[in-house]
Amino acid sequence: MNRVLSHAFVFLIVTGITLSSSFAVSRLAIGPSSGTANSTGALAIQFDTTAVIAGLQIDLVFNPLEVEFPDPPTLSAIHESHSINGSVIEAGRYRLIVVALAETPIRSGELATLPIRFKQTIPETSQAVTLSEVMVSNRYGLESSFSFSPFVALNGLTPGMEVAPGQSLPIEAVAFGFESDLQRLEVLINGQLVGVSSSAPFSATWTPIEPGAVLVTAIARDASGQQVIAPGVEVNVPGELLESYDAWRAFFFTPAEQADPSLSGPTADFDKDGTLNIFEFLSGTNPKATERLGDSFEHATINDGGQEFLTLTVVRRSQLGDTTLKAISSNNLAFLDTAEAVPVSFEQLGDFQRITFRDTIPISDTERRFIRVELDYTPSAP
Ligand SMILES: [Ca+2]
Repeated sequence: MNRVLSHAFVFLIVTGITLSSSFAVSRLAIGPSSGTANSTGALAIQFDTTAVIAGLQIDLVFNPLEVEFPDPPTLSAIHESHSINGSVIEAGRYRLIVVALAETPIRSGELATLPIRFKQTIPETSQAVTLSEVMVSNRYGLESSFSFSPFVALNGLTPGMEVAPGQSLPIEAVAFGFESDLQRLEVLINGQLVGVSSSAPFSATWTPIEPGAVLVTAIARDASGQQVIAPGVEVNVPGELLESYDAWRAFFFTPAEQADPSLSGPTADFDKDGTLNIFEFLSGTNPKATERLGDSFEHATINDGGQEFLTLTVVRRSQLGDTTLKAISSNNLAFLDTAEAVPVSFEQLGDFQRITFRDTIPISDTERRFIRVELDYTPSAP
C-alpha cells in the first residue's frame, strides 16, 4: 500500500487570489495518505501558482489515532526559493509555514515531502491527512481566500514499474472531495483514450502492445460536471524501442506478412480499421486489432495576435527513424498551394509526444483553410 505514497503528487485546487487587481490562480496539492499499520509514508505537498506569493500557512487535519508526524519534522524545501517548517499545533492539526527567501516569491513546484507514520492501516480508498485551511501572504498581509477542489489519484501504479507487452494492467482511480458522485473516469495512455468507466469501482484495464515508456493518466468527472486530471505515472514496457517503421513492422508482423507489402506495407490496412499501417505506427496503435477509442488527430483553432488560425494536434511516437512527419496547410482540399504548418506546442508523453501545429495563414484572410499530416517513409537499404 505504501507504493501509493512513494509517488504522491496529488493536488487540491485553490482559486481566487486577487493580487494587484490581476486575477491569479493557485493550486495547492497534497498527496494520498494511505498505508499499512506501523509503516512510514511520505505526504507530497505541491504548489502551482501564477501569483506572487511571499508566504503560506497550511493546516492539515488528521486523526491522532491513525497517523503521527515525526517530531521534530524532517521537512526539506525542494526549491531554494523558500524555507519550510511544521509542527502539531493542537491534537489532530498540523501546521506548515512556508516562507519565501530573499524576497523571491514562492514558485510553483513541490513545496515539501512530509514524513508520516501510520498507527493503523488506512485503505487506499481513504486518506489519513486532509487539507483544512490555507492562508496566503501576498506581501500586503495574510488573507484567507482559498477554497478546495477535488483530487484524483491512480492506485497501484509506481513510476518505472514494468508491464510486459500482453500483460494486462488494472488502472484504478481514487477520488476525494467531489461535490457530487463520481460519474465517469477516462483512462489515457500517452494522452490517448483507452478506457472509460461509468460506475464504481472506477477502473479500466490496459494491455501494452509494444516496448517503451508509457504515461498513464486519468480524468475523473462528477455529476455536476466538475473535472479533475490525475497526475500521470510513467510505467515501463520492457524491450527494445521501435524506432523506425521497419523495426515496428518486424515486431508486429510474421516473416511471411513482412514479405507481403499488401499486408505489412506502410499504405496497407492489415486490420481493415480504416487506419493505414504507417499511421498505426505513428500513433502506437495495434495494426492487428481495432480496439481504438480515441483519435490521434484533433483539429481546432487558436487565437494568436488577434487572429484565428487552424491547428492540428498529433500524438506521435518520439522516434520515427525512417519516417518523417510534416503538417501541411492549404486553401484547397487538393493541396495544390501549400504551406508548412509550424509546431506551437509540445508535450512529452512517455516515448510519445503530443504536438500542435498551427497554420501560418489566418482563417480571417481566406475563405477556407485545410490542414493535414504528411508522412514520408524511406525504406532502409536492403
Ligand atoms: Ca489498420
